Amino acid sequence: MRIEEAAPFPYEFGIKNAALVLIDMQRDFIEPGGFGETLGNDVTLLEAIVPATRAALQAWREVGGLVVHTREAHKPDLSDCPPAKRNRGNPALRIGDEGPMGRILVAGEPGNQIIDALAPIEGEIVIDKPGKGAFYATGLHELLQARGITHLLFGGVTTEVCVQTSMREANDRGYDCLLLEDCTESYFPAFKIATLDMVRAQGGIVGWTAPSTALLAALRGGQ
Ligand code: TIU
Repeated sequence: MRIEEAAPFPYEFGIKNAALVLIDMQRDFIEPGGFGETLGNDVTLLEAIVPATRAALQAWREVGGLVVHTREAHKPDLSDCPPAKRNRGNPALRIGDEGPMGRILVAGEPGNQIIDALAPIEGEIVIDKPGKGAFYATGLHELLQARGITHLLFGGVTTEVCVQTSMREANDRGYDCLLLEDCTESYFPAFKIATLDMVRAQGGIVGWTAPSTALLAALRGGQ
Protein backbone atom coordinates (compact mmCIF):
# COMPACT_ATOMS: atom_id res chain seq x y z
CA MET A 1 0.00 0.00 0.00
CA ARG A 2 1.09 3.53 -0.69
CA ILE A 3 -0.36 6.73 0.75
CA GLU A 4 0.56 9.20 -1.93
CA GLU A 5 -0.73 12.27 -0.05
CA ALA A 6 1.34 11.61 3.07
CA ALA A 7 3.79 14.31 4.14
CA PRO A 8 6.68 14.90 3.90
CA PHE A 9 6.59 12.22 1.15
CA PRO A 10 4.54 9.12 0.25
CA TYR A 11 4.23 6.42 2.93
CA GLU A 12 4.45 2.75 1.96
CA PHE A 13 3.42 -0.20 4.10
CA GLY A 14 2.15 -3.76 3.90
CA ILE A 15 -1.06 -4.58 5.79
CA LYS A 16 0.51 -7.70 7.31
CA ASN A 17 3.35 -5.62 8.76
CA ALA A 18 1.29 -2.67 9.94
CA ALA A 19 -0.93 -1.88 12.91
CA LEU A 20 -3.49 0.84 13.53
CA VAL A 21 -2.78 2.21 17.01
CA LEU A 22 -5.58 4.19 18.64
CA ILE A 23 -4.33 6.03 21.68
CA ASP A 24 -6.52 6.54 24.76
CA MET A 25 -9.92 7.08 23.09
CA GLN A 26 -11.39 6.78 26.57
CA ARG A 27 -14.34 8.34 28.33
CA ASP A 28 -11.82 9.81 30.83
CA PHE A 29 -10.52 12.14 28.09
CA ILE A 30 -13.51 12.61 25.79
CA GLU A 31 -16.53 12.85 28.11
CA PRO A 32 -17.26 15.35 30.88
CA GLY A 33 -16.46 14.21 34.42
CA GLY A 34 -13.21 12.39 33.62
CA PHE A 35 -9.49 13.00 33.93
CA GLY A 36 -9.31 15.48 31.04
CA GLU A 37 -11.92 17.74 32.58
CA THR A 38 -10.42 17.54 36.08
CA LEU A 39 -7.23 19.01 34.60
CA GLY A 40 -9.28 22.04 33.55
CA ASN A 41 -9.79 21.20 29.87
CA ASP A 42 -12.81 21.68 27.58
CA VAL A 43 -13.32 18.05 26.56
CA THR A 44 -15.95 18.75 23.87
CA LEU A 45 -13.22 19.52 21.31
CA LEU A 46 -12.15 15.89 21.23
CA GLU A 47 -15.50 14.41 20.14
CA ALA A 48 -15.07 15.85 16.66
CA ILE A 49 -12.57 13.17 15.60
CA VAL A 50 -14.80 10.21 16.46
CA PRO A 51 -16.54 9.81 13.04
CA ALA A 52 -13.29 9.88 11.02
CA THR A 53 -11.55 7.61 13.51
CA ARG A 54 -14.45 5.15 13.38
CA ALA A 55 -14.35 5.13 9.55
CA ALA A 56 -10.59 4.46 9.57
CA LEU A 57 -11.02 1.69 12.16
CA GLN A 58 -13.79 0.02 10.16
CA ALA A 59 -11.84 0.17 6.89
CA TRP A 60 -8.75 -1.19 8.66
CA ARG A 61 -10.78 -4.07 10.13
CA GLU A 62 -12.20 -4.88 6.69
CA VAL A 63 -8.73 -5.45 5.25
CA GLY A 64 -7.77 -7.60 8.25
CA GLY A 65 -5.20 -5.22 9.74
CA LEU A 66 -4.00 -5.53 13.33
CA VAL A 67 -5.57 -3.02 15.72
CA VAL A 68 -4.04 -1.86 18.99
CA HIS A 69 -6.07 0.20 21.46
CA THR A 70 -4.41 1.83 24.43
CA ARG A 71 -5.86 3.14 27.66
CA GLU A 72 -4.11 5.37 30.17
CA ALA A 73 -4.93 3.33 33.25
CA HIS A 74 -3.57 2.79 36.73
CA LYS A 75 -3.94 -0.17 39.04
CA PRO A 76 -6.60 0.31 41.74
CA ASP A 77 -3.88 0.46 44.44
CA LEU A 78 -2.08 3.19 42.39
CA SER A 79 1.22 1.32 42.80
CA ASP A 80 2.02 2.23 39.18
CA CYS A 81 1.18 5.94 39.61
CA PRO A 82 4.15 8.02 40.77
CA PRO A 83 3.15 10.65 43.37
CA ALA A 84 4.60 13.28 41.02
CA LYS A 85 2.01 12.35 38.39
CA ARG A 86 -0.86 12.22 40.90
CA ASN A 87 -0.06 15.58 42.49
CA ARG A 88 1.00 17.60 39.44
CA GLY A 89 -1.05 20.72 38.84
CA ASN A 90 -3.29 20.38 41.88
CA PRO A 91 -6.29 19.10 39.84
CA ALA A 92 -9.90 19.25 41.08
CA LEU A 93 -9.88 15.44 41.34
CA ARG A 94 -6.67 13.45 41.45
CA ILE A 95 -5.95 10.10 39.81
CA GLY A 96 -7.69 7.51 41.98
CA ASP A 97 -10.30 9.91 43.42
CA GLU A 98 -13.98 9.09 42.99
CA GLY A 99 -15.53 11.06 40.12
CA PRO A 100 -18.85 10.97 38.24
CA MET A 101 -17.59 8.08 36.06
CA GLY A 102 -15.85 6.15 38.83
CA ARG A 103 -12.28 6.50 40.08
CA ILE A 104 -10.27 8.84 37.87
CA LEU A 105 -7.91 7.04 35.44
CA VAL A 106 -8.21 3.70 37.26
CA ALA A 107 -8.42 0.44 35.30
CA GLY A 108 -11.85 -1.18 35.24
CA GLU A 109 -13.79 2.00 36.11
CA PRO A 110 -16.55 3.19 33.72
CA GLY A 111 -14.63 6.36 32.83
CA ASN A 112 -11.55 4.39 31.91
CA GLN A 113 -13.26 2.45 29.11
CA ILE A 114 -12.81 3.17 25.43
CA ILE A 115 -15.84 5.02 24.06
CA ASP A 116 -18.57 2.80 22.61
CA ALA A 117 -18.10 4.03 19.02
CA LEU A 118 -14.54 2.67 18.98
CA ALA A 119 -14.90 -0.28 21.34
CA PRO A 120 -12.34 -3.06 20.76
CA ILE A 121 -13.54 -6.32 19.22
CA GLU A 122 -12.18 -9.84 19.62
CA GLY A 123 -8.67 -10.29 18.30
CA GLU A 124 -7.63 -6.67 18.87
CA ILE A 125 -4.90 -5.80 21.34
CA VAL A 126 -5.80 -3.61 24.32
CA ILE A 127 -2.88 -2.12 26.24
CA ASP A 128 -3.26 -0.50 29.66
CA LYS A 129 -0.42 1.96 30.08
CA PRO A 130 0.62 3.81 33.25
CA GLY A 131 2.52 6.49 31.35
CA LYS A 132 1.86 8.83 28.48
CA GLY A 133 3.80 6.65 26.03
CA ALA A 134 2.38 3.30 24.87
CA PHE A 135 5.76 1.56 25.12
CA TYR A 136 6.64 2.40 28.72
CA ALA A 137 6.01 -0.58 31.06
CA THR A 138 3.58 -2.32 28.70
CA GLY A 139 5.39 -4.98 26.65
CA LEU A 140 3.88 -3.50 23.47
CA HIS A 141 7.18 -3.59 21.54
CA GLU A 142 7.55 -7.35 22.17
CA LEU A 143 3.92 -8.00 21.10
CA LEU A 144 4.47 -6.09 17.85
CA GLN A 145 7.83 -7.71 17.17
CA ALA A 146 6.32 -11.18 17.62
CA ARG A 147 3.82 -10.29 14.87
CA GLY A 148 6.41 -8.85 12.49
CA ILE A 149 4.96 -5.34 12.70
CA THR A 150 7.20 -2.60 11.27
CA HIS A 151 4.72 0.20 10.45
CA LEU A 152 2.36 1.97 12.86
CA LEU A 153 -0.51 4.26 11.88
CA PHE A 154 -1.64 6.39 14.82
CA GLY A 155 -4.81 8.13 15.90
CA GLY A 156 -6.16 9.16 19.28
CA VAL A 157 -5.83 11.72 22.03
CA THR A 158 -4.26 13.96 22.90
CA THR A 159 -2.04 14.82 19.97
CA GLU A 160 0.85 16.44 21.81
CA VAL A 161 0.73 14.32 24.96
CA CYS A 162 0.05 10.56 24.65
CA VAL A 163 0.00 10.35 20.84
CA GLN A 164 3.22 12.23 20.27
CA THR A 165 4.99 10.50 23.16
CA SER A 166 3.95 7.09 21.80
CA MET A 167 5.03 8.00 18.28
CA ARG A 168 8.43 9.16 19.46
CA GLU A 169 8.89 5.98 21.50
CA ALA A 170 7.92 3.93 18.41
CA ASN A 171 10.24 5.93 16.15
CA ASP A 172 13.17 5.27 18.48
CA ARG A 173 12.36 1.55 18.35
CA GLY A 174 12.58 1.54 14.55
CA TYR A 175 8.95 1.70 13.44
CA ASP A 176 7.85 3.81 10.47
CA CYS A 177 5.03 5.87 11.96
CA LEU A 178 2.22 7.86 10.38
CA LEU A 179 -0.23 10.10 12.25
CA LEU A 180 -3.76 10.36 10.82
CA GLU A 181 -4.36 14.10 10.92
CA ASP A 182 -8.13 14.12 11.41
CA CYS A 183 -8.11 11.14 13.82
CA THR A 184 -6.21 12.99 16.51
CA GLU A 185 -7.06 16.04 18.62
CA SER A 186 -5.76 18.17 21.44
CA TYR A 187 -7.44 20.33 24.06
CA PHE A 188 -5.25 23.05 22.52
CA PRO A 189 -5.80 23.40 18.74
CA ALA A 190 -2.49 25.20 18.29
CA PHE A 191 -0.66 22.27 19.89
CA LYS A 192 -2.22 19.86 17.40
CA ILE A 193 -1.03 21.96 14.47
CA ALA A 194 2.43 22.29 15.98
CA THR A 195 2.67 18.56 16.63
CA LEU A 196 1.73 17.64 13.06
CA ASP A 197 4.35 20.12 11.85
CA MET A 198 7.10 18.83 14.12
CA VAL A 199 6.44 15.16 13.33
CA ARG A 200 6.94 15.61 9.59
CA ALA A 201 9.61 18.34 9.71
CA GLN A 202 13.26 17.65 8.90
CA GLY A 203 12.38 14.95 6.38
CA GLY A 204 10.01 13.12 8.74
CA ILE A 205 12.13 13.26 11.89
CA VAL A 206 9.37 11.43 13.82
CA GLY A 207 7.34 10.13 10.87
CA TRP A 208 4.60 11.02 8.42
CA THR A 209 1.14 12.60 8.58
CA ALA A 210 -1.82 12.13 6.25
CA PRO A 211 -5.57 12.72 6.21
CA SER A 212 -7.65 9.59 6.89
CA THR A 213 -9.30 9.92 3.47
CA ALA A 214 -5.91 9.16 1.92
CA LEU A 215 -5.66 5.99 4.00
CA LEU A 216 -9.21 4.97 3.02
CA ALA A 217 -8.37 5.51 -0.66
CA ALA A 218 -5.25 3.34 -0.38
CA LEU A 219 -7.16 0.59 1.45
CA ARG A 220 -10.02 0.65 -1.10
CA GLY A 221 -7.65 0.62 -4.03
CA GLY A 222 -5.51 -2.09 -2.44
CA GLN A 223 -2.55 -0.08 -3.70
N1 TIU B 1 -3.71 15.85 29.46
C1 TIU B 1 -3.57 15.45 28.20
O1 TIU B 1 -3.62 16.22 27.26
N2 TIU B 1 -3.40 14.13 27.96
C2 TIU B 1 -3.20 13.12 28.86
O2 TIU B 1 -3.06 13.33 30.06
N3 TIU B 1 -3.20 11.84 28.37
C3 TIU B 1 -3.30 11.53 27.01
O3 TIU B 1 -2.94 12.31 26.15
N4 TIU B 1 -3.89 10.36 26.70
